[in-house]
Amino acid sequence: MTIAPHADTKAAPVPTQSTYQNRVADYWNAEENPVNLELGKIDDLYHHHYGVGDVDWTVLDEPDPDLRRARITTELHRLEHAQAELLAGHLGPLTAADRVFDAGCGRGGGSVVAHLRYGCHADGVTISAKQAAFANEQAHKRGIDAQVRYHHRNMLDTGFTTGAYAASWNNESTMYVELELLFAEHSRLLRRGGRYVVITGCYNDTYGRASREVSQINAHYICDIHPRSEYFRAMARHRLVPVHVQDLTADTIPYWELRRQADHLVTGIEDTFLTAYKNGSFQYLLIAADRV
Ligand code: SAH
Ligand code: GPP
Ligand code: MG
Repeated sequence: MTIAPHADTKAAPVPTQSTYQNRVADYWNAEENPVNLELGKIDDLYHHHYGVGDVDWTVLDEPDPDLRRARITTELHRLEHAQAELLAGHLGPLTAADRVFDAGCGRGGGSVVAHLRYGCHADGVTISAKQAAFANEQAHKRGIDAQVRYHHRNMLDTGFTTGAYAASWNNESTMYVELELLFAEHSRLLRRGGRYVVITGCYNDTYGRASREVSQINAHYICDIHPRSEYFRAMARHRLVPVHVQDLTADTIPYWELRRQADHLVTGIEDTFLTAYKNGSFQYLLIAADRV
């Protein structure tokens, strides 16, 4: 084994998992939605999050059916990539000497984006063994596997070195865990002055409790969407002080409006997201915080 410049102190422990976490792992080990794989194939950046920004609606006017499908796929990928870049922009400034932690890394796209932007080292963690293997294979193909590594671990208990990280994030992965436990681990891993960023769907406290649509999204992904207030309460308890809060709800609605018309990619959850965003029960949120 080579001594790589990684804060990986334990010899790849099998994650300690609850029954719930096993079910979540089963979901991600089996997941092969075209909406994720077809988009990822375009440039080998595999994202498991949604998109932000304005849609180029001319893709729907394309007369050739094959080309129309391809243009819609490319457009959705562009919007998902823009979301990843938006998050990555809040991690910095970082240097090639810095290390970042990608909590709930999926097929690995976010860590690659951060590495390409800053040259930094990245450790991604997913509860799915299959995703970790896939992401490591991708990093190897790109020739960045010395700097970017993926681990089959529990993000609540990574085994990584305390204070070794300049930045960390959750991109649509907080709804699988208790925030108190999650932020305790980020707070432990981040150095003082380090940056934490989250993009998430949360339910809106001003609406009341979780709406029918929020409950349907929970059932669809086997997750448990938190209320917005819980993020700030839990961050405050774990030395994470927000520096930037952005409601991305209006920015993500166009992505869903296009996705619902992508017959070759829809999963069936599209109208539920749109209803939830539009009835005010659900929000797409970015929070950047300093570890103090
Ligand atoms: N952040 C990625 C993937 C989001 S999908 C992206 O933006 O593309 C949600 C991810 O959270 C999945 O990879 C799932 O395996 C991971 N996850 C859920 N619970 C987890 C846990 N307890 N520990 C580590 N990863 C977890
Ligand atoms: C994104 O993954 C979805 C989640 C991580 C869970 C729910 C997120 C919320 C913001 C509530 P994906 O890209 O695999 O989903 P899909 O297959 O629908 O594109
Ligand atoms: Mg997706």
